[in-house]
Amino acid sequence: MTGTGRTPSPADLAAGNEEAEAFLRRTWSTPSGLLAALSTVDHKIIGRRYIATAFVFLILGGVLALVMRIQLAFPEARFVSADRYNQIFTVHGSNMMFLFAVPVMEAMAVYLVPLMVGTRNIAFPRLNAFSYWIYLAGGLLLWISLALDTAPDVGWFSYVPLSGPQYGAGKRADLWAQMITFTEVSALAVAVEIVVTVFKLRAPGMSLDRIPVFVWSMLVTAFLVILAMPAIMFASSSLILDRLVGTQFYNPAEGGDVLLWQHLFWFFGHPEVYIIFLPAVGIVSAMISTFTQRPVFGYMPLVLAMIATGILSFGLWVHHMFVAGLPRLGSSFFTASSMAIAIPAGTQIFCWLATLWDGRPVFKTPLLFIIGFLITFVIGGLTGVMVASVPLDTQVHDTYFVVAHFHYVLIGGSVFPLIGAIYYWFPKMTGRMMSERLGRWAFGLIFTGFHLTFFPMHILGLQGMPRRVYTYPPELPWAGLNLFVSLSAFILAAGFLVFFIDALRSFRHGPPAGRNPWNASTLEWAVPSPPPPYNFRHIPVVESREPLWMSGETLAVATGLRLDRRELIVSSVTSGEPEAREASPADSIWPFLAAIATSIMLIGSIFSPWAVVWGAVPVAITLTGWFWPKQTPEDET
Ligand code: HEM
Ligand SMILES: [Cu+2]
Repeated sequence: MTGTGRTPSPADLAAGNEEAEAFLRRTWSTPSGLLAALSTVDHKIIGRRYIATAFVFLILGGVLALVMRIQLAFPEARFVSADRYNQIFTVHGSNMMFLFAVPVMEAMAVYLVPLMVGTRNIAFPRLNAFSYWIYLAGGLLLWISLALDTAPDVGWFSYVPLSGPQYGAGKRADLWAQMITFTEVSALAVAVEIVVTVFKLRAPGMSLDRIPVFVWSMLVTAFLVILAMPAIMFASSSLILDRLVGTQFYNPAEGGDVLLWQHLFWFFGHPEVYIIFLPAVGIVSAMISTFTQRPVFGYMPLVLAMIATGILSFGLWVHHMFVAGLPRLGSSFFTASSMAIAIPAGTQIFCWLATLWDGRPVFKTPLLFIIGFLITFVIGGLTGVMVASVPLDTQVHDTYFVVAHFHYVLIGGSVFPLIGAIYYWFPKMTGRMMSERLGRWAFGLIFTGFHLTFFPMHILGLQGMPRRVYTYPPELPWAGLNLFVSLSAFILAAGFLVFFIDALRSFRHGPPAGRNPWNASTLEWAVPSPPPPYNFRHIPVVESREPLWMSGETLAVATGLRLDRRELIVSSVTSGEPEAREASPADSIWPFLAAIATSIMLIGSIFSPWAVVWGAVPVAITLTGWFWPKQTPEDET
């Protein structure tokens, strides 16, 4: 209320009225208290939560990696049993892929995309809250199963018949399959939110060719999620059906097909790699541009290369099945397409190198991680081209050569850029800088530790050491390198430790960051750090691709959004012309309750098909609550 007792109007805000701003803040903010925390739909709060949770899963998965390395350090070690080892590599791999790598990238998008496109909240914010809770439930399911010694033990790709009713005893494979459902539901929800946010909620004037490269990367990623994830959801659900109610999808004796599993899995599994890598392309482009203080070279080629990568990634999956005995001609086709994907990847690397070459790069910690990424990812790409050839793959399939290759692309291609991204956006998210000195230590340890750990695995693989073995006899020539690898893994772990200590310490004690500490060009840096609940006091009007460099402090703005209810500008898909004002939902506890009801239904269905029937009732009730019109300001039309 203003002094005169009337509701402040958009004109008051435009006139710089403090009370009007406080009013706007109240409209958008999340009150304190547990209930409010469970009800919030603020994309920044949910995004931060999502990122923090994903990093907890990274730590847990890293601990499992160390356990494996301790076990493998010496021949015939007895640190963990064979059965435990099987659970551990399965949980490590599944956790890293489904609970860390994909969610953390989507989490970055949840936090950053609305700020980068200049809007006040993500599209479908309640779905966003739901997606976080369902993700958390899926993660807890997997980790509790490990604690109870009943974790899945069939590898992160859970091949049938090993995971089928015949060989997969107990509920282990079902737990894996249901964890998939949880994480894919949450990933699909976020993907839909991102697509709609990017297409419909952009600030006025942000035409398609002015969208930041990071936002493009998340858009392409979101499409990959939408097109790839249903395949694995179908695969895992039919696996549960085979195991629980006696369908025969994967049983050849009854007309099913074992290879169907592999096709479905890898039709998802290969694009999955790009779901993890493409966001990194966006991260790298944003950071290289900032640290050279110039637009990234080749905006168009970069964007087209990302789209090309996205499309091509659906035509490669059979390279994971070269030893499955498929027809030769088919395999040759997939060799060719696998090699072809090096072309867009090469284009991207060329654009970045050209930007660095042409600019005067400032080597702050985030950029160090990007350089680490470039080196590591190129090596991983090269071994990728090697294993794309059938004769070589036949030789090294299921050996440590492959373990080395995929950690090079996964850690090099996404964890390095991600850590760089945390150093880069941490000031925006928390209002505080991380330490340059600790950052350099973290980089040095992670980079050296990584290469010392994973490079020798190539050699172990060429020497014939198979993956997924819990130990090996002393007669084989593997012991020395294994010990070396295990010791190096601790250097790598020390690097991560420094990073986490830095993040925790800076969260409380880091020096204040200010609005735009790196002098970056995109809209998230136009708002205070951390951003206020409403993100932008006035919605910016975008006149170029680098709005903050072109307009500086004098960014043009659009006014007129109401202060007494949450409102967004809806704009046209291609040109970003404002089309309408639209209400954005208020906080609600229903998404949380709906996630609990859904979790109970999904977990119950591991044990009885009737859980789907009875479990649907509470789900329907919570959804009814969720969508019930409440006559709040947000519901006015
Ligand atoms: C942080 C350091 C890491 C170390 C030391 C490490 C080490 C290992 C080891 C020893 C294995 C099992 C080898 C075997 O017995 O077959 C493994 C498997 C795997 N790792 Fe990692 N890893 C690390 C991080 C990651 C990350 C960040 C990802 C993904 C983003 C990842 C994804 C995988 C996958 C998918 C598997 C395959 C699991 C399976 O065979 O089913 N790892 N890793
Ligand atoms: Cu692949």
